[in-house]
Amino acid sequence: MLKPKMTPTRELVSLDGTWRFDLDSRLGQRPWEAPLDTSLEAAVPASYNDLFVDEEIRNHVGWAYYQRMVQVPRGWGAERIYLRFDAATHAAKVYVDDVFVGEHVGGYTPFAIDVTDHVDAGQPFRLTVAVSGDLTNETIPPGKIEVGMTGRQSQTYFHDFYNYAGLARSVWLCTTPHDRIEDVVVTTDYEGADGAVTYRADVAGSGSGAVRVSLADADGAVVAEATGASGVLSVTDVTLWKPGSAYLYDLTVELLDGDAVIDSYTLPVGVRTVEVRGTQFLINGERFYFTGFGKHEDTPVRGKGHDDAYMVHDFHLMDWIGANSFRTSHYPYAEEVLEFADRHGIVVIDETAAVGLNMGVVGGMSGTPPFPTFSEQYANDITQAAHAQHIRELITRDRNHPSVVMWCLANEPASNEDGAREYFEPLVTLARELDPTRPMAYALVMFATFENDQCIDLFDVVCMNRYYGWYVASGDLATAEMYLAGDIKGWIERTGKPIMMTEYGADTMEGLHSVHTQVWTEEYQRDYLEMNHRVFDRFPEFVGEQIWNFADFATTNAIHRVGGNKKGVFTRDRRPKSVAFDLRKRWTGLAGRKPGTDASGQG
Ligand code: GCB
Repeated sequence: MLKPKMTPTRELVSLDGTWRFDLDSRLGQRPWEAPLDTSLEAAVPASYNDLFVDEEIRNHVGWAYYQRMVQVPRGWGAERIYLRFDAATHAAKVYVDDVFVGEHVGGYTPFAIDVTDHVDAGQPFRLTVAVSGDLTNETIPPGKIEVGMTGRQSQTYFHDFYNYAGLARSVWLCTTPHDRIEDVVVTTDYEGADGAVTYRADVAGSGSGAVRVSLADADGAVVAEATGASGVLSVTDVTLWKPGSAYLYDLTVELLDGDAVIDSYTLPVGVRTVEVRGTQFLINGERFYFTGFGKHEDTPVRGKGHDDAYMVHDFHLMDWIGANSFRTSHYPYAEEVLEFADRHGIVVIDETAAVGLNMGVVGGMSGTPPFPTFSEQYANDITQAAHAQHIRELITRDRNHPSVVMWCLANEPASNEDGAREYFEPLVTLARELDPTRPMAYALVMFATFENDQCIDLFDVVCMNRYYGWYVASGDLATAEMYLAGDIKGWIERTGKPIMMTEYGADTMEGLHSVHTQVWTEEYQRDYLEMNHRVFDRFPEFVGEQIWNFADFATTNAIHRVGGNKKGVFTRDRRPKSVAFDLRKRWTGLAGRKPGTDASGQG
């Protein structure tokens, strides 16, 4: 799906700002049919939960209504007009005046609704959006709604981050011509100094126009041209997109009627390759070592609301600390984040919202599921179909980003349980059909061992989430080190695939110190990470380290979460804990090389 933007043939109006807001339980029937009877206003983009001082709103189960008036520009009479929601978490129903015009399920991918027949150029309309943050066993991520002793509904779920809901990303009113470019797909390759950009333009409307494409370099000079809805553009003396050294071309796709340009869209393109070969992860044929974090979209007050200021600051902190990559744990992030990564050469592991497909986590440290994860009761055919739809929407949204080097199809699924393989095999097939160029992974839960995991051979890279020294052997780093080394060795022997750590971390209360080995102290976080790194550096098959987490983040109320998850290297307001300075020493200057190795990857 093309991100809306201004082009010579397209216009858009931002609908961000404050909208009328209230909960279904406080509004009458069919609230979209009149101005909402409320004095509340919610900021867009932002999750609604932390905006107000109101527990009922914060923990609401059910629909919440957003509403505003929208003025359609008067020059739009001949255009196709659509609404574009960058995200509505987790489901939305949209009304124009009294009329229901469309809906979407899935909280972190965009959707568009054609409203050409429902609005008039030069006239205002009332836009109402109902948003639901509810999670059940048939949504991705899954959750459970229960009615407790008080008679109130409450939402539980199988991940620790707070289930923020609402219009957390921008909303737009946009135009395209009726005959239009609907989508563009590019893949890239190179041989020696010659680059190749393979493109396909999907056209919608009457279907009669011809397609013309041109590729311009960063100075705006056209370096290749072609006609036809698909083809290959050759780029002599290509400048590659590299981690830490981004270079983007601009691909302009035009739909023509004779000589007239009916539609025009420009897409940034980075030429690079990604490949897994043996135990190596290669970008442009060179061994790449991931340094960085699992992150969250999480800030005070906004919740999961996208914020350009935090985005810019987070990228600068990553640059300062020497991080070359991050994982979009545990859901697709705002498109602005991927565009920024494209422009600045940061490498992204792009993850679906499938977190919590694991009944084992309910069993605590025993990992014993109360009932099988892959069963009618929990992850069933409907869940799998929802997961497939999430994969479709993630890959079709993000496949043109050079920064994205791998898809992560799930976080910590019960890949050790029966039924996991049957559940995942069709999803991996689908993902590979949608994108045959990028490696696939899932982040492995600690209960899924090299002895009992049933899925790893379907995937390309072993991504381990491991907490030795925290949840296992808490406070005993000597024992933790032995467990960790044995675990990595086992995976190497079983798979012969590249291995990386996508989560390891220790909750740390900033300012808490001790001369003794004590969990939660800043010294323990340092010693814990040092121990992990000592082990990683022993294995040539090890291709990366992403710490859990970049910053502290909000969680549900839980007795082991003191004001949220505190495994951040930065606090929630982005102040460094002391370990940040140690990490900076380890990571800066590596330029994608494994610590202790030279440019050829030799130790
Ligand atoms: C995990 C999860 C992550 C949690 C983390 C923790 O394994 O993948 O979402 O936040 O552990 O801190 O417990």
